Amino acid sequence: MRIVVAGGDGFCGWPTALYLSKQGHEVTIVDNLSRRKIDDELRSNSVTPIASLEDRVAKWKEVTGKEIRTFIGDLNHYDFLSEVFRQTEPEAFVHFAEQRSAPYSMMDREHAVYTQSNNVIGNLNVLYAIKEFAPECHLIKLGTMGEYGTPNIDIEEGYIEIEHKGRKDLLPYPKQPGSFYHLSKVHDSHNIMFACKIWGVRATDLNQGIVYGLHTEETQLDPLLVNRVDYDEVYGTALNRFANQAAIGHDITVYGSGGQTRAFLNIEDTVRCVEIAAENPADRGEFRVFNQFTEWFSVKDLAERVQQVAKEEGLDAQVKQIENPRIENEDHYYHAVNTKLKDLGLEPRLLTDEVIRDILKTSIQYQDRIIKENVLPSITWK
Ligand code: NAD
Ligand code: USQ
Repeated sequence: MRIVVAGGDGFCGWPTALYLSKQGHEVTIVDNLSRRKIDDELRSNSVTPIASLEDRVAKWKEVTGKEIRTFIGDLNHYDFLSEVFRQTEPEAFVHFAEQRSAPYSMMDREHAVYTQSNNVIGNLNVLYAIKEFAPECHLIKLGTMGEYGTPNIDIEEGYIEIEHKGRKDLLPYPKQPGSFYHLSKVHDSHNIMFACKIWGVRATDLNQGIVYGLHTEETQLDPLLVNRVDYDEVYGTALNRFANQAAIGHDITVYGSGGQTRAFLNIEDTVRCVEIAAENPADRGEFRVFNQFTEWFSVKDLAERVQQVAKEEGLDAQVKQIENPRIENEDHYYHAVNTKLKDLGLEPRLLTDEVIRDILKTSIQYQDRIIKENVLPSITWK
C-alpha cells in the first residue's frame, strides 16, 4: 500500500514508518520537525541521541535497501499538504503529527493556542485533502484514551448505547478530557466523525493509551535508527520517565496519591496496531474507534514495579509522592474495553520486567545526556 506517515520523525511515527516499510509498503514520512524545535525551546533532549531525519532514512536504505520518501513541512499549510497528496496518492494516511504533551498545552495561553490550532487545523486540513485528492484514502488517526477521562462506568470503544425516556440510541461515548492537549483530540474526533458523515471519508480513530519502551526490531538494526526517549517533565510519560529517573538515582515522582490509573501499551504493539488498522480499512463513511492499549496500571503500582527492577539492577531509587501539579482524579474507577484490535489479530505484549530493564539499561548508557533540572514538574494546571 502507499502509506503516508505524518509525524514520522516522532516517538511513535518513526518506528511505525520503519515497520510498515519493512512489511513492503511504500512509505512516505511527512513531518515539520517541530518536536525537535520544541526540544530547543525547552532546552531539553531525547535520552538517546537521534540522527537527523535525512540521515535516518539514508541509513534505513543502506541497511534494508528500502526507500522512505520524506516531505518536510506542516499539515497546517494546505498548499504543502496538497502537494504531498498529489505526489503520493496515499491509500492510507497515518496521522501522528500533533503536539502531544498535556503539560506543554497547559504552560500558558500561547502554548494552549498553539496546541489546539496545530492539532485541530492540521487534522481538518488532512480531512479536506482526503476529500479533494484521495477520497478512497483511509485516515488512521491517533487519538487518545485520555479523551474519555475517568468516568465512574466502563469505557466503551467510541460509542455507548444509551436508553433515555424509553428510547435507545448508539451515541458517541461522553468525553471528559483533562488538558487542553487532550481536548484537542476530542475536537479532532468530532471533526473526523462529521467528515465521515458528510463526505463519506473512511476513518479509524485509534484511542491510544500511554506508550512505553523505545526499541522495535527495526530501530535496533543500526544505532542511527534508534528511537527517541523522553524523560523531562513536559514530554516524559509514566513508565519511561520513571525508568529514566531510577537510572540517574532520582526519586521516582508519583503525583499525588498515585491512584491515577491509565491504559498502556508497548511501542512494538503501537506499530502492529497501525498495521492492523491499515490492513482492515474502515468502510466509506464509517467512523471507527479502536481503544489501543493492552493493560492498565495505577501510577503508584507502576512506580513500585520500576523501583523493584531498578533494585535488581543495583540502583537505589525511591518512590516519592509529590504534590500533584495537575487537576485530575487520583482515586477512581477504571475499566476500559479493548477488544476490537484483538479481534483483528493483535497479540498483546504485556509489560515484563525485561522491558523495564531494557529502558533502564538504555537510560544508564546515556545517563550523561539527562538534564536533571528538567525532571521535576514546574508546570501546573492552576
Ligand atoms: P512526538 O511529538 O514524538 O511526534 C509527533 C511528530 O509530529 C513530531 O515529529 C512532530 O515534529 C510532528 N508534528 C507535529 N505537528 C506537526 C504538524 N503540524 N505538521 C507536521 N508534523 C508535525 O509524539 P508521539 O509520542 O510520537 O505521538 C504521536 C501521536 O500519537 C500524537 O498524535 C499523540 O497525541 C498520539 N499518542 C501518543 C502517545 C504516547 O504515549 N506517546 C499516547 C497516545 C497517543
Ligand atoms: N504522572 C505521575 N508522575 C510523573 C508523570 C506523570 O504521577 O512523573 C501521572 C500524571 O499525573 C497522570 C499519569 O501519570 O495521572 C499519566 O501522565 P503522563 O504524563 O504519563 O501521560 P499523559 O499526560 O496522559 O499523556 C501521555 C502522552 C499523550 C497521550 C496520553 C495517553 O503524552 O500524548 O495522549 O499519554 S492517555 O494517558 O491515555 O491519555
